[in-house]
Amino acid sequence: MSDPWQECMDHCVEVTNKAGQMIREALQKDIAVMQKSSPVDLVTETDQKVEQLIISSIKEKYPAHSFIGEESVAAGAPSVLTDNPTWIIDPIDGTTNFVHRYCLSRGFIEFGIVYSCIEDKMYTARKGKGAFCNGDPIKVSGQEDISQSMVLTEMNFHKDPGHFKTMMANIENILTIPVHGIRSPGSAAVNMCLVACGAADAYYHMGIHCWDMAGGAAVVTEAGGVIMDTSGGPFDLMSRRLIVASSRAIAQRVAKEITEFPVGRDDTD
Ligand code: LIP
Repeated sequence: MSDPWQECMDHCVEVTNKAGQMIREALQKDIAVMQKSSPVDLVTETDQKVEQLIISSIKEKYPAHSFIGEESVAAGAPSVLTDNPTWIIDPIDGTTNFVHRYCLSRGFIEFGIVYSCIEDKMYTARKGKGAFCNGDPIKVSGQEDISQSMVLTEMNFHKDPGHFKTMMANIENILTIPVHGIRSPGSAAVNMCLVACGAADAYYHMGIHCWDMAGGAAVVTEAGGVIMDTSGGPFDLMSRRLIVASSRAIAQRVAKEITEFPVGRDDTD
């Protein structure tokens, strides 16, 4: 029986491989950096070209589908989820990493794809069918004890000094549980895949976007992970915040230790 979502996913893996090639080539050349909303919100021509490549190649095959793409939204396109099949695209998740040539990543949530193209690790997940890295099945660690865990988060500069203080206090609360450690690899998508394959046990973040979360959320859920809102409530793709973990116990403990600050929503800002 034909499976339309599998066809979409296979097509997307093909395009993602081409995008990875484009990114690797761009890393060999000079990178011209432009600012978006602030000096720490960066974009390059490669982000824009990769997003164009992905959207045009998907549109050609699926002209009726909708898109939410990071760079298209930055250029004024709407960021609204409807009932129409919607591709959520982040061409380079970790633009700052890319700019500094500091390693790197791509992708619900019928399926999710995250390609860490420098490591050549293609993470794929299809709803109800498991998660894979380069075709091999992956699973979360299953760790339930937060004191034995590795936690990931990212430290972004938030314009409001109060938010910044809350972010630092959250890190202190987690570190002093104590946990084994906190790391910041620089890409939300890769962070979720690190939890999905058991290299880390939790990841939390406030202030990211649906295109940072969609692909990785599918991968970590299919790998047996738990995903929830930073309030401890259900995950909401447009809420700009999340906790993912190897177990519900760890996710709930992280939610208990962190204080939220307002980050807005993708579909209303
Ligand atoms: C990035 C995230 C990263 C976060 C950055 C940014 P981008 O996505 O993956 O975790 O710390 O602020 O949101 O903008 O490079 O696609």
